Amino acid sequence: MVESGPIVVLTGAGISRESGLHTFRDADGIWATVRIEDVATPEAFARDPARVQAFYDARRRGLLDPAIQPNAAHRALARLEAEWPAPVLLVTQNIDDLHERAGSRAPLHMHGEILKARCLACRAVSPAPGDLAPGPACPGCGRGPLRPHVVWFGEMPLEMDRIEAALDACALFVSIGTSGNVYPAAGFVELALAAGARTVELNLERSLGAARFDEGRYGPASVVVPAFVDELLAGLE
Ligand code: BV8
Repeated sequence: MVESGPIVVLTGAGISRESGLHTFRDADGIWATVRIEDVATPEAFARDPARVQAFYDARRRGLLDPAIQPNAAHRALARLEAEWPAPVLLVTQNIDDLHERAGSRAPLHMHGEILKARCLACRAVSPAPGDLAPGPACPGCGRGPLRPHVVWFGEMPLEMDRIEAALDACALFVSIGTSGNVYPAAGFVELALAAGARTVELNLERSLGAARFDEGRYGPASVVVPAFVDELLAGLE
């Protein structure tokens, strides 16, 4: 039962919207101005690396703007992690660092992290605090060119075994700020249901997978997420 069992939380771009970062599929989203095929696939990077690097360099600079700060939803999840008596695994599709800056200890970035780079030669992952173009060399092997440490379409998301094991053992699965368009993340609710978990969606509007959740609460993440966390923690008393 949820009373105090393990929790898996999945977040998407919607949780960072009120912090000032764009989502992907909203009217003002990232895919409204640029095509996935041109900037977010290995083929795009092979065809025009400068264009792909420029796309991520611009997003990285945007994230590093001091105006971009975690919001109450990020902070509420950090509080849940700290106060819940059983394991809480926070899986995020987001490549920003707002969960970490809100106090989450170890978010699992299944689609990578924009503030890290990966060497094309030795595959080492290193911090990427600034632009990757015009091409600093890998700090590990000293020779490889660097790509963003980001999972593109057609690439395998990170730590899937760990995510699937946590879903198989969870009592509660909460999906926050995601449209349910992108797999395999959009399929996690099925794994949670198969494990007998309670499944809840917290989103601005019903996602594509809304009907597969036991419950949905709709509104801005900065409102619905803290309220839900307060309710969970109050249930422990
Ligand atoms: C893979 C990093 C296989 C880059 C991203 C079936 C099974 C498996 C794969 C597939 C499949 N069908 C299709 C595929 C292929 C593909 C896919 O899913 N395509 C879709 C488009 C159909 N999947 C893949 O390619 C994945 N890889 O499957 O590999 C494989 C197997 C073997 C060997 C090798 C490979 C990889 C997918 C990862 C791609 N990378 N991101 C980057 O960030 O630039 S995905 C990208 O979409 C982001 O990570 C983003 O997080 C993610 C999902 O988007 P959302 O987060 O949901 O954002 P969106 O804008 O869509 O929605 C925002 C939501 O927030 C909305 O609902 C909105 O209402 C809400 N919202 C807005 N404001 C608020 C709010 N909510 C609350 N409060 C608010 N204020």
